Amino acid sequence: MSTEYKSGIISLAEAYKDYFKIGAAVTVNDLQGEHGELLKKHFNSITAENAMKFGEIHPEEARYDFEKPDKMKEFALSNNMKMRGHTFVWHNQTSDWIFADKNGKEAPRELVLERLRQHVKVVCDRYKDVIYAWDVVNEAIEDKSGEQYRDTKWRRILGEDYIKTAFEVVKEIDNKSELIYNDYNNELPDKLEKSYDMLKGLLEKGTPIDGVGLQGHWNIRDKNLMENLRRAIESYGSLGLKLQVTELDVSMFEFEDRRTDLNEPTSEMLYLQEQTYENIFSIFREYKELVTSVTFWGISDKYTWKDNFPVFGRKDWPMLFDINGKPKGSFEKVVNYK
Ligand code: HAH
Repeated sequence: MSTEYKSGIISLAEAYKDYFKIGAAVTVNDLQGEHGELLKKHFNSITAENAMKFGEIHPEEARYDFEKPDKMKEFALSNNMKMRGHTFVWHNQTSDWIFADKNGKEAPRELVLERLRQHVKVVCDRYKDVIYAWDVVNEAIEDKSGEQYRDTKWRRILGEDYIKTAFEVVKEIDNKSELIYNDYNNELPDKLEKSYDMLKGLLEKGTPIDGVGLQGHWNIRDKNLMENLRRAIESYGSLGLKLQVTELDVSMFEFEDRRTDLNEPTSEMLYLQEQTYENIFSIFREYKELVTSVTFWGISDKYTWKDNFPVFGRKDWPMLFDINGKPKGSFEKVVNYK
């Protein structure tokens, strides 16, 4: 192991330049200070964690808020990075106005569709110089067994074909970016089957979809992760789709684990996290022909959405850099591959 690698001096994005882009989800504050330095050194792609979600960028019909996304675009362009666009059609963090008519009643299909078209046009045109992929639809599959689709306002108003429609709307305006269907747990057998069927159907109907986003909100104790991941990549790949890992983090806690007594990760946790990161990146490398980018949902353990999910206010340590921005053992495992 070279001393460069040991001290974490090597750049993550550089170590993966022959494989795929390495991304991070960011807030505007991350563009400065320690996180700003980590971004410039280790990443060549960024995603707005929240700033480009419908409710943030377009809070009222006649008002867009471009301030934060513009700063991210500037940062990306001046540091030779690209951006992933997140996200257009989602059931969360979406403005209510889009679904209502002027009397506050549910808006008709044509109106909602026209608003979506307008929104996509404005946002795509403004960010086209920097965006390489769009999460066109996020989390449309239902988690409950027996039901395939999540019941959302988008689906209720635009109709059963709304996913196809959404991809067509974006394709018409941006025919250069990779258009992605993004979801969580879509490597688990049940959800994989539903997603595979959905995507196969969409492709058969000629939907312009290029790839699947595996969010990658994983944890250190998932015994079946490697097997599930491999099967998922191969299944989606067999449909001719590319893959992106869009929101990677490896939590110290299983989803059901709601303990709140820790002030720092145990050495066992750190060890298991290193193993997990080592293993998943070895799979990503193995499938580099299919995987076009790997994005972490954050930068360091100093701040992560996992501090508030699924337990509000419980510290988690899911990233490659610690609370002081120093590379963890997991970082070494990811960059120091043979
Ligand atoms: C993701 N959902 C979203 O895509 C992202 O936009 C957000 O910032 C964080 C995570 C994950 C998720 C959820 O929102 C609810 C239940 C399970 C998983």
